[in-house]
Amino acid sequence: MASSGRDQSGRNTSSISDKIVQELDEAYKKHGIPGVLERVKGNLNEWKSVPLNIAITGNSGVGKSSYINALRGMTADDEGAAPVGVVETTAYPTGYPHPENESLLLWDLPGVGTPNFTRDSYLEKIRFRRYDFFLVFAASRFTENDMWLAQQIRQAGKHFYFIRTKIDLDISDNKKSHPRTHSRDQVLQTVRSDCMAQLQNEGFTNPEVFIISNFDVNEFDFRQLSERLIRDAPDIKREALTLSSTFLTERIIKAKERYLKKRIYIVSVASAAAAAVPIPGVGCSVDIAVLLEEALFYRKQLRLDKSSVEENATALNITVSKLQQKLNLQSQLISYTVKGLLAFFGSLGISSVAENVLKIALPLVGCLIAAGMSYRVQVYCLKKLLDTMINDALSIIAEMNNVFARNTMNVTEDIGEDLA
Ligand SMILES: Nc1nc2c(ncn2[C@@H]2O[C@H](COP(=O)(O)OP(=O)(O)O)[C@@H](O)[C@H]2O)c(=O)[nH]1
Ligand SMILES: [Mg+2]
Repeated sequence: MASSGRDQSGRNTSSISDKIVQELDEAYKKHGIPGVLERVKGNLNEWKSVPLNIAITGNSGVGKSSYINALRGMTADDEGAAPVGVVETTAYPTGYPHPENESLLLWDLPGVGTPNFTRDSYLEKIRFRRYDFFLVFAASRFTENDMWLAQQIRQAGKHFYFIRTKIDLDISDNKKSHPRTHSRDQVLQTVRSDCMAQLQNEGFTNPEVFIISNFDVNEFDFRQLSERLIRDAPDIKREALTLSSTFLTERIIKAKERYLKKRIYIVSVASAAAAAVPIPGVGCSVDIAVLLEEALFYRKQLRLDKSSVEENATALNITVSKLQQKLNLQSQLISYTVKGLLAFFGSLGISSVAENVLKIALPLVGCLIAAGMSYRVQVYCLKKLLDTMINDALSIIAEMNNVFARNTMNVTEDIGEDLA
């Protein structure tokens, strides 16, 4: 039987679900250890096969393609990027795969009312039913066609959000016209309340408006939009959306943590099953290759790999070593190699604490029960590793939030709850 427990918030933190135990059991009976490993791999990658389709629509020139490129970490100069220009470049719906997940498609759609996409054929032509979310873009006021589309989406009971782009231009224009009295927050507030008023006048009682600049992904509501989609996703899609997100907020990090924790038990079964390498001074073996792969996955998920940390340092306008010095990022002291990871695990002082700390019984067939000690130790090691990385990811986000003070207004306060 799978063991289960509850964390402080009373959520179920079951170590490994009965369904998975049963599947692994069957895989073992049929194909032995290789079967278990195969099944575990499949299970860990399941999120990548959940179809997710995000519609990005609005008039030409409002920044739809630029938003897609920004989400994919690209500029229009990169190969495979969505073409960007002031002329209408979106002649038909184009789905751009997310870099972390090919099943997540960002659809660059023509706006309603363009010659080939009139109101009466629009929904059919874009294959309306395909989408999980609709983002309706405007660079100034929302048009009649935008409102019409939003009403159709609302009637269909689907999620939609209004996105006001190019806030950077409003701010720089205001600075030029009001050199002495300019206030960035004031501009943001005015734009926000204008948008809200316009949409409320049109009968959208509680419109969800996100104000962004595609050139400043660390500022304004850019990340909060990703957060919001995760929150509103149905359960079966939320994990996929969370693990695909390359933009982090405190809540997104915590949501990732929950999903990454869930993987620990499954990974540990695989590693215990194929255990080969002893952890120095602990007296039990692990399949270090499996654990290293997982460590690299966490690191990427939490944007702690070398290039992401460099990106953050650049955004913060300091060097990587200054950032490291300031935040004392423990995850950056680990060397992500077989040797380095074993050294980190070896430094955790497991032998004395493992038995007390781990109250998880290894479910499963006889052969794996023999590896019970390995399983427990690995759960412990991976949890420590994940905790280290979560702390660092949170420190970086806190630093970003300090530097890029947002005008939050009422956008995120009302979210007020965990995402996962
Ligand atoms: N200043 C500024 N310009 C933007 C922003 N988003 C897009 N643009 C520019 O607006 C123009 C149209 O952008 P594009 O993404 O092609 O719009 P689309 O037609 O809706 O796909 C391009 O010149 C972009 O560089 C933004 O947030 N701020
Ligand atoms: Mg375009």
